[in-house]
Amino acid sequence: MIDLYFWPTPNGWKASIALEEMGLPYKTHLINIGKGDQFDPEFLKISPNNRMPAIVDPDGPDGAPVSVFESGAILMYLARKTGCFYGASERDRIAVEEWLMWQMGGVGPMAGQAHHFLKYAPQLDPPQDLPYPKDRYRSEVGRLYGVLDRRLAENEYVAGDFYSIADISIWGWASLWEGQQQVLEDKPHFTRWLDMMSARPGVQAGRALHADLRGDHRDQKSQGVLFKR
Ligand SMILES: N[C@@H](CCC(=O)N[C@@H](CS)C(=O)NCC(=O)O)C(=O)O
Repeated sequence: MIDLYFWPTPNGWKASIALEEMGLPYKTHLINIGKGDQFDPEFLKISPNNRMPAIVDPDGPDGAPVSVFESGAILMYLARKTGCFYGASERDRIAVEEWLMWQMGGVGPMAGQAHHFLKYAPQLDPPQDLPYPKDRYRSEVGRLYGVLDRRLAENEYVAGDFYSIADISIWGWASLWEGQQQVLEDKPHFTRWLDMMSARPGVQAGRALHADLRGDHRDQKSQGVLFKR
């Protein structure tokens, strides 16, 4: 039984979707990021960057326990452990890693900042309604989704003709495109892929995990914890 340290956000969904898709049994430990659970010294021992998700696998390498933080590292570890969703050849794995790194270094941080400046910052007291970062992150996310649309024009899935952890890494952030103030009319391949991904039972199950706890960080306590205010 893998221990999953989780809160229902796009980064958390990468781990919950992977565990569901791979059929791995897991026990969920909630890390309420609005209340500050990510700073608990016990949690910091497995996730020193005070971010979730993280996992502890009691049956790690050589049968000994291992902890993993950073969603991309979790996806790669679970894919290696199970032999699932990492392609069948070295060329496949190179493509999976290219698009996984593209998500980790691009879509995740840029979409995260888009959410911050478009949605959360204007709700702060006093409001931080800042045109330059709003435009900057909205347009950068749009550029990245254009790259993805062109890739998906020629490939059924992100890394090629097979489903992979790269798809799992991208879906959560991409599914929230409306909150990032994006348009999809000009991105038919991206739209096809979003629909295909959203129909997968494993994606639906990972997305549904504690979905009732999703918050909008409107309260001052959450803002204080997350935005250091
Ligand atoms: N690069 C990290 C990012 C994880 C991350 O940013 N998690 C957020 C929630 S989506 C979090 O734990 N935030 C807590 C905080 O900001 O204190 C990953 O992909 O695992």
